[in-house]
Amino acid sequence: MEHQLLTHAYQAGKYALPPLPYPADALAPYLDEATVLLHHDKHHAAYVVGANEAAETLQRIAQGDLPPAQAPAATLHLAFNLSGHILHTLYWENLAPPPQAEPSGELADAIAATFHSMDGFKRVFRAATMAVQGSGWGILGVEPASRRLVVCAVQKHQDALVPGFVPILVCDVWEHAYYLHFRNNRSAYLDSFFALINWEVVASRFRSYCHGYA
Ligand code: MN3
Repeated sequence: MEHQLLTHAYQAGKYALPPLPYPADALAPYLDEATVLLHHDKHHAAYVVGANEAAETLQRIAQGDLPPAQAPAATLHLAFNLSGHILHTLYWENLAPPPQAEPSGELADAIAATFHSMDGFKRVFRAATMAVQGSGWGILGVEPASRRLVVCAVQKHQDALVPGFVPILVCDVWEHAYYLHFRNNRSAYLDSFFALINWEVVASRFRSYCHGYA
């Protein structure tokens, strides 16, 4: 089945919080229920609220109801919150309870072409994600110039992304994603993350959204 990207992230003219695609305790012991609930119900939910606020502010500026001087702050607010909303939606969907079969077919070929092997991919992804300073994300995606897979390390939600880059696997390394359970041990969280990757969803995104890229 092809995976429909972000179909529940915008509904009836508003950004919306999609429900978790599994029970909140389904990822334990790799990722505990308290972390998942707080992360989804509070942190992700706040980005949805922020994205809707910013979009409404920009609409009211366009209608002449608010001064244009508010536009710069509103565009920054939208970029931060909407990027957060989209990345979190991708994050929940690209996790699932183990065991997960490693990718085969087109995605496996693309990983081998860029990273030599699955171990090579994991080495690069772990190094990039460990190196995120403060809050951010490790992201595997396809960039539009070489049309090859590339790993990006993103500060916050929206900084240092390549234009046209299509994310297919995202790992949240804001401390709220792991600190309750793993404290400061980001590397142990990444061990759990690798065990929880839903490669079927990642492969489906690759097929659906990177068609012609690879
Ligand atoms: Mn988060």
